[in-house]
Amino acid sequence: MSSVPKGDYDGIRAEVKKILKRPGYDDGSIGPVLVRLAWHASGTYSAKEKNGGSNGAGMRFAPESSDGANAGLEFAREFIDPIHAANPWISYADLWTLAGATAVEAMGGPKIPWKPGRTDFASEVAATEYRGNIDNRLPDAALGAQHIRDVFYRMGFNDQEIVALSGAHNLGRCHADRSGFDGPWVVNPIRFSNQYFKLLLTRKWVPRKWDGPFQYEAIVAGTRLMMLPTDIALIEDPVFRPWVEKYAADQALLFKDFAAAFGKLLELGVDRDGTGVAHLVKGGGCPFAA
Ligand code: HIF
Repeated sequence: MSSVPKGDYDGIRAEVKKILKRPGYDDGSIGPVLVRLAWHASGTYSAKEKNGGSNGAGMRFAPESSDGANAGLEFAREFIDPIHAANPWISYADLWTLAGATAVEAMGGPKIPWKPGRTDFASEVAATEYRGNIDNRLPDAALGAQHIRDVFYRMGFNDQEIVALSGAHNLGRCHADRSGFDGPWVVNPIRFSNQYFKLLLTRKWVPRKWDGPFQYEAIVAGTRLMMLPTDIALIEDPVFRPWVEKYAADQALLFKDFAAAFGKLLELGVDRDGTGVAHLVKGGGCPFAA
């Protein structure tokens, strides 16, 4: 792992790209789990309570680190740690979000807008004092459209952005020993595209008969693919579905809208002062909020 000059974020991007390929791990890339790390670090945000979000990198500490919703993300954090060790000038909060953005691009997706400035909690005690109560904010894949809206409206997203974001399930897979669910959504889960939306619309998704949690399956090109109940909700809901159809038909539109929505996700709760630094405040709220 190389050190790059302080403030050289393109240098950090290059370091992330160097570690993505990992034969023997899942589908040969740690890209998808880095995308999930960036999203779970950010997705605790509440627009109303003005807390949660990626600032602080609270997932290094309990209770976020041991939250069942974050199972498996310890691997992502371990994979990325050597980059931090070689470049301690970057905050973990910046590194995790930048790594997710870089992974999307490196897997053939759009360039995600990203800005530095996040600050890390100095310790577990500081995290407890500053974070506020952000328990149980990540989504439950067993639920439906109303739950998806509750979670993403809380962060400040609308229906179109929710569907655009969902394109990230083109990447990676579910692991029975992490979430309980099992399998990839698409045949090539380390390449970003609009396949996920095409498959949602063109395949017959049937309940999988197995001992695990309720999920859907379809065999495509000899591969058993899966959809979560929350994925199927996107084609059953009358407002979500037209966006699934648009993104299935127009990959360029997906890339544009995904980049905007994922960039917005990584920014949630990151309120910078005039010098570009996002300070931490008690209760986890925005220092400038009324
Ligand atoms: Fe996921 N997601 N996600 N997700 N997710 C999993 C895996 C990934 C939801 C549930 C799951 C988003 C929204 C939601 C990624 C990216 C994003 C898994 C499997 C579950 C259960 C975890 C495991 O077992 O390893 C739910 C309920 C969501 C709300 C609808 C985002 C839009 C799609 C915000 C998003 O960006 C990625 C990438 C993975 C793959 C991780 C891997 O290790 O391969």
